[in-house]
Amino acid sequence: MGKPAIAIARAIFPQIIERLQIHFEVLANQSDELWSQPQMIEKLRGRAGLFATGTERIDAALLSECPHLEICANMSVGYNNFDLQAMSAAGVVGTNAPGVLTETTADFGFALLMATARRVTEGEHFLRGGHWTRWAYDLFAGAEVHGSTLGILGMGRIGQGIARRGAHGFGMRVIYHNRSRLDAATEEQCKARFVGKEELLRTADHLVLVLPYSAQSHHAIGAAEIALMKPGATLINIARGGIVDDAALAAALKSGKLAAAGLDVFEGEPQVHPDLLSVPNVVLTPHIASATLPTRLAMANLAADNLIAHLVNGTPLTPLNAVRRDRRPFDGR
Ligand code: 8YV
Repeated sequence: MGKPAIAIARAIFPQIIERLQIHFEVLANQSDELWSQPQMIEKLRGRAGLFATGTERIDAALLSECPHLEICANMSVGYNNFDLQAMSAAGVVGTNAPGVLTETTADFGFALLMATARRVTEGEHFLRGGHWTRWAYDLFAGAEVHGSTLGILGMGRIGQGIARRGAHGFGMRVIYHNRSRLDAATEEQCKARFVGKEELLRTADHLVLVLPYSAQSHHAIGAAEIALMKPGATLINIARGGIVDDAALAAALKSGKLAAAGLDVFEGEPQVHPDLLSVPNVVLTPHIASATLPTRLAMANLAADNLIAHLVNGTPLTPLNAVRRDRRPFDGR
């Protein structure tokens, strides 16, 4: 009996490929060519698993063309690339990579908050441009971080990590809004107070977005929400593009309604809205919040573990949907 066949959608650590080759016949993509949807279907024909990075769209149309597929394993905590309803209907498990990137991503959220509030990149561009000729009392004066009010929209693991950093490291008052309120012990650890979304918007000096993307969270921060925010507040998005209306945000940065924004994610990335590129008071980074090599390796290992756990042992480690394994037997095993 042959090994099950899997595909890896993007270039990845060589040691992950070696691990997977012990258990599977592996189609790797070390040239990192981006597969179109028809190419993805072609690559997945006859394969039982996909190692995905969080951007590959898995929907009903693809699933109907890939009847051997049993599992798609994301090396990301976000999974808005999966149509989970269609996957469940087709008997395909989706898995993500929670937990292993929490602290690294929270570090980055805080780095972006600091850089944004204290105008780090604006100052650097000014210096590199040769404009620094003398000291001035208000040169790149920014917003206070310590002792200010930190608002967090989306209080999962990463939101809690940012809350702990703000409360314990910087003496910030932390308020949060979430679909459901945290238990009292977790609120106490994070020193965070639950508020309604409107109070969050009206009260935060720095608002950090860490909520998952879905049809419900599309443009959770648009022109109406920005209008409710404190004049001179800062906005940080490390969640997903599409949660913020980028055009409305650019307008608020231009008008001075918001002092500054820090963005790691964008609508339609890797494209960035031209109005955001033309305003100075925004720190822009290319979706790197989880990007340290140890963390990316841990994320990739968890995706590999999920493929092995499901296809070899029958039970995925971090499933996003419940699927009966016997619905999709793999013929070649
Ligand atoms: C990934 C992320 O690097 O885990 C997530 O949800 O956004 C990042 O850590 C990104 O999804 C690209 O794979």
